[in-house]
Amino acid sequence: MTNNTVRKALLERKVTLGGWIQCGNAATAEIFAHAGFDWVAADAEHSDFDVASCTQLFRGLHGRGCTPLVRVRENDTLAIRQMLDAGAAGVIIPLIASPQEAQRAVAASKYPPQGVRGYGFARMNEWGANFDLYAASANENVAIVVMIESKQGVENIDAILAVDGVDGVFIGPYDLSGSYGIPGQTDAPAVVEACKHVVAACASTGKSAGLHVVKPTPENVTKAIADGFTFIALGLDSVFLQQGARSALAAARAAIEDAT
Ligand code: 3PY
Ligand code: MG
Repeated sequence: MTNNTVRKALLERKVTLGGWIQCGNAATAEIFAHAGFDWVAADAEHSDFDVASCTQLFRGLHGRGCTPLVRVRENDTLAIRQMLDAGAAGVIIPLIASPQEAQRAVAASKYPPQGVRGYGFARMNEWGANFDLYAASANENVAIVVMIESKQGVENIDAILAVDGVDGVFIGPYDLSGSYGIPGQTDAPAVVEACKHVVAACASTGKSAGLHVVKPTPENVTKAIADGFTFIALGLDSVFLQQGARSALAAARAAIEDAT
């Protein structure tokens, strides 16, 4: 992993579209990669995924031109290290609310002297065969995206963005709405204002702003990009399944009714 195109796009504030896997498996990763997503994130926060299941997802992406990312279960040094060793080219760290928390996430993701990531033989360096190459290039290639999904995170956004090593931020609209006391009301004025504040802070520091468009439509995706978001997660495997299953069933039932 010596040329992380997603990190490059984050630093250049170029639009990328990502898939998000919450309930699927390596086959889902293969399908998403083949569909053409720029990156796919395994969600180890809101799922039953552990390091072993994420490793399988990363294997499904390997060699298919789709960058493997992970949303780690929490801002924890070992959780981050194990996912990077397993094959993630970048980490998305949930619920970052302060610069200290952002510093901890960056430290966990970088080898010394920039951080505290431990060295070892692992999948990421071909079980040691590419140890030197990976060790020399990882700090410049691992993408680090911190999630802003609380009122406190929004208030501290300037200090969080000032942390060296933060490549971009990613808004979790559901947690954000919950933090304003209106869970699920992602279009409420307080949430919209918070998003604007984060995007403006990113623009003024040259960092990327990302958004999880949990239920994507052509309108809300175009709006997210027009609003200044570049790192876009498009839906979830579970949402696509629900939408696909429901619309196929509705169409079939309507056709049967018409025919009888
Ligand atoms: C949220 O909306 O809180 C999320 O974490 C989406 O990924
Ligand atoms: Mg969240």
